[in-house]
Amino acid sequence: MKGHSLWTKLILRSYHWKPTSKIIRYENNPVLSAKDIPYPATLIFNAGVVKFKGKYLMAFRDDFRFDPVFKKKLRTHIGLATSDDGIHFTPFDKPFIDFDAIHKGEVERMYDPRLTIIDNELYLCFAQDTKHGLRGGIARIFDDLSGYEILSLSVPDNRNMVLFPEKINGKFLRLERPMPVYSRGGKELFDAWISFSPDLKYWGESSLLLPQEKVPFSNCKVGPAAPPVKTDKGWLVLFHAVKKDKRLLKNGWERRWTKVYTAGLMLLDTDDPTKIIGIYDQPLLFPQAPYELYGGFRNNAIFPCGMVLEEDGEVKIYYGAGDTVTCLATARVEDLIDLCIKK
Ligand code: BMA
Repeated sequence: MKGHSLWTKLILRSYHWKPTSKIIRYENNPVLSAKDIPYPATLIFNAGVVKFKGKYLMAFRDDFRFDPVFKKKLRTHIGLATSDDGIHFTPFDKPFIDFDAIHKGEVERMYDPRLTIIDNELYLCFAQDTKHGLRGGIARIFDDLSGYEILSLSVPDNRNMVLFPEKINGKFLRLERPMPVYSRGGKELFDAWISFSPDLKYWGESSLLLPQEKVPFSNCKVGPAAPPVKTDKGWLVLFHAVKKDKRLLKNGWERRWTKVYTAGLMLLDTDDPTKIIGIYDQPLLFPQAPYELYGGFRNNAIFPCGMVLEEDGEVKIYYGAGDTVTCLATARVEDLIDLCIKK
C-alpha cells in the first residue's frame, strides 16, 4: 500500500486543487473510531451531529465484522454518541439501529445517518439498502432516544437526504441525490436535487439544484453532505463531489477503488433555497491528511454528514475519512460565506 501512496499523492497534485487556510483539521483527529465503540465495530464514519438538550449528539455509521478479503457483505449498525464539547464523544452501550433487528426480509441495512432538529423534534435521514433497490428515508427519533419511527421512504434509487432545520413558507425541505444510471448513459453522473413536503411524509415539487457539471472538481457525482446551516447571508450547504481517476489503481483495503471524494461548499438563498447564490470553486476539503490518504477502507474519501454553527461563529464540520474513522474540521462562518461569494 505504501508504494501506492506516493503515486496517489502525485495524482492528487496533478489536479491543482488549492487548499484553503480557512479550514483547520482538528489536531487529534479522528474524534471517533472503532477502538472507542463497546460493541462490534470496524469502520466508524459518516456521522451526523446536532446540539440536542445541551449536548452534542452524534449518529454514526458502524460497518462491522468486515472481512478484509471482501468475501462477505458488510453489516452495518447506526450508533449514537454524546459529547459536552463536540470533540470528545462517548458512545452509547448498544447500537441505536441494530443490524440484526432490521436485517430481515426486504431490508438489508441502514447507514449514512444525518441528524436535524426542526421545531424541537429530532429527525434522522438515512440510506436503506433493500433487496429491490436503495431507498432514502426520514425517521423521527423519540425524545428520550429510545427508538424511532420511519416517516417516509423514497422509491429506489435515492440517498444522501438532508433536511433543512426549519420550514420555509410552511413547507419542509430536503436535499437529495437520486441515482438515475439508465437515463445518464449508464454513467455515475448524479446531481443534487431539492424537494418540498407539507408533513415530512409526502415529497414533491422536486427540482434540480446542483448539476454535477457545475462543480469543476467533479467528473462523476455530486450530492448533499451535511444538513444546511442558516446564516445571515443564506443557507450554507456542504456537498460531496466525486472525481473518478483510472490512474489511481488500488486504494485502501478494497480490491479496486479509483474515486476521490471531496467536500464542496455553496450558499443558497434564505427565502428561496432553490437558488444558489454562491459556490466555492475549489474543494473545501480534499484528501491531504494521512488518515484521509492511507490505511482506510476506501482511501481518499472525505464525506461530511454533520455541520454545527456555534454562537461565536465557529463552524464544526464532521466527516468520514477513508470510510474508516470520524474526523472534525473547524472554520469561521464568515470565511465560509466569503469563499462562496468572493470572486
Ligand atoms: C458513497 C456512500 C458513502 C461512502 C462513499 C465513499 O456512495 O456509500 O457512504 O462514504 O460512497 O465510499
